[in-house]
Amino acid sequence: MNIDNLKNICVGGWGKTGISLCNLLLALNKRVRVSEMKERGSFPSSMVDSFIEKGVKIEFGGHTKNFIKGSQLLVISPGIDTINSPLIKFANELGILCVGEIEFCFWLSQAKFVAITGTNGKTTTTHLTHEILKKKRKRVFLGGNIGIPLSSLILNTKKNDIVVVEVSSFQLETIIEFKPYVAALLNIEPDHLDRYPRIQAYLDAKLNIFKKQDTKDWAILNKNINFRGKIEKGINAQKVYFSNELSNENFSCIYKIASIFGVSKIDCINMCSSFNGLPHRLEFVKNINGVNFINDSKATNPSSTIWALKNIKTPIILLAGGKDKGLDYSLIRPYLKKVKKINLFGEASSKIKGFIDKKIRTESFSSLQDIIASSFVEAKTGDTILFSPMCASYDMFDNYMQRGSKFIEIVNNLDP
Ligand code: UMA
Repeated sequence: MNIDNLKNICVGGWGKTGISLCNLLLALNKRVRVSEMKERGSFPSSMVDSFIEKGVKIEFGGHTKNFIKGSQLLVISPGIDTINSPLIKFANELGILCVGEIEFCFWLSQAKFVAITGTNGKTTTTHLTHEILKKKRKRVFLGGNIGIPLSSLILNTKKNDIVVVEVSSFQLETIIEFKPYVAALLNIEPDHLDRYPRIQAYLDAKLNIFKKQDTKDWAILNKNINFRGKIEKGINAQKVYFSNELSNENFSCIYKIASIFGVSKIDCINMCSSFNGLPHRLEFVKNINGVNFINDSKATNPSSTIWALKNIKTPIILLAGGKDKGLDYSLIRPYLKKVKKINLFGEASSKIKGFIDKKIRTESFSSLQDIIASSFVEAKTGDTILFSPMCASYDMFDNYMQRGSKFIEIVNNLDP
């Protein structure tokens, strides 16, 4: 898509993505406006002022039809729900084309995209894919849902560069031309059912990753994936399957992607085996008086918490809760053998409690400080206190990173 004739562009949402998009659009000499649902007071006034000085018009406190009128394009942040948001409804009524940040950035770049999606494991896989490709090629970029907006780096990319991008279902909802050279789908488990009416709709969004690929492109698929028949049907690219070629599925997927770029199996094995994990994913925080504290704040759905429960060998006190995404928490029941007690916090506390077998003790807490302190008092030497919330963080925090950092801070301040 050629954007030369698009002068007036509106950005939907002013979080990490929206702010980065503003900078990109200013660099492209566009007239920029932003529609944001939060009040002005939620943002640092110096930041608001500096964008206004650069000519950006911002409406705070909600989206209105009048404000976006006259825009030739609406670029939305992933948090904006394309099914229910009034912003999208207004854009449709006004005939304004609406795309997400990933699609928009794709229009601006000639690079080769390696896109990775899935319910769980995508951040680790994206991070390591970037690491391994850097060993082979000089110019490899990393961005997307991993926490680095694609719009913050896209203007630096050139033809033949590689952009490794983690993409979420939200970011894939508005795909038109996005055509990654390599697209990987790690797994599909129930998630985000507060946004999607059914898992089918969530899957459909994810499958957009393959939509524009042709026979010269590559689709990397999990051999044991749910809905395999449906997934394969819509793929035109060359299919490559991974299962357990390396020690786990994420590493096996990385190996299959890296092979396309000529990286050897032994190089993949060496890199994966020296990998110590990412922050907030089964992250060891501290051992106090023989009790291990593990920060798994990135676990925002039951399947992710199940993975943590399978990987911890000691007795566990599980700390779970947060903002419910309409998920079925009974999925964790078969994995609770090592769990002595579940301590709950946040909006979803009582819903989770309703899904747990009465034989397992549960208790609800109103703050992170209280739940951690009380769990520590109850824990015995050799136990693990596992902070694996199974829910989104937005009832109490800006994101899972902030939630995990708070957990670490409180643990570090506990009196032994
Ligand atoms: N907003 C509106 N109107 C709405 C909805 C939101 O104005 O209808 C505003 C909010 O008030 C807020 C802003 O939009 O000011 C937030 O935008 P956002 O929710 O899109 O968040 P960003 O800060 O831009 O972060 C997003 C991703 N967030 C989501 O998808 C919810 C980040 O993924 C991502 O790292 C970042 O872009 C950079 O690409 C987070 C995530 O939880 C980590 N992702 C989900 C997941 O992994 O499961 C999909």
